[in-house]
Amino acid sequence: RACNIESRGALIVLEGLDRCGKTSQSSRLVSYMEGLGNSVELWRFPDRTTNVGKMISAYLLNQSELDDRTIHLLFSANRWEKRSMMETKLKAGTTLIVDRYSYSGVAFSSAKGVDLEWCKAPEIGLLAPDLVLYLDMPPEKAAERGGYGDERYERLEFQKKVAQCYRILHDPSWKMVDACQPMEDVQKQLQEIVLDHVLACQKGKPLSLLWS
Ligand code: FDM
Repeated sequence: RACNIESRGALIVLEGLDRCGKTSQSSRLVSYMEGLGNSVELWRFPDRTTNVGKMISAYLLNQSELDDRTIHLLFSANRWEKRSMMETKLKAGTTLIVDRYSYSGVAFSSAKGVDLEWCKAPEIGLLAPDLVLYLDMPPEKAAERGGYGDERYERLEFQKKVAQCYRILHDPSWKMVDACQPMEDVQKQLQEIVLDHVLACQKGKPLSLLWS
């Protein structure tokens, strides 16, 4: 029997401020990849469907109050409870397009004043993304876009702090895409970058762990 190394899927994360277009771009990317015949799924964090996710959702909707570190650990737990499924899918060859991940976790909590290294610690050992796409948009511009909803973090002053924290977290492996461009242009750039990375993973790039 031929000893083929199975090609794995890519773990691709979209990050950015609220209203920067992550969610629509994520689902467009999934359609695009599907159209090319790839096995691909759209994931998002927080995953509000689990028990932990329901606690997070209540907090975001201002229906409950939680200490800053407590909610931070719940967001992290929400990733840990999905970790093994994530690894299984990737190893089975499915690419995951993920709307927010550990970087949102660290950026939003450290924007409240929680120590950055403390915020990173519970993320250690989660799967590291093969690619982080940062949809770059000034907070003022994001705020203009159809306005914020009623959720806890949807305020300009807070989003400015989050933007600063993302800037501290960002490393050269992130791909920064100017999210102020027309939606189609953003989409095209994302498509090109994603294809390269999916190919690299199919060719046997190993999975790695946070925080690296
Ligand atoms: N958020 C998201 C966090 O504070 N920590 C996290 O770990 C994650 C994944 O939750 F304001 C924040 C970011 C955002 C809110 O996100 C809900 P969506 O994308 O609007 O559902």
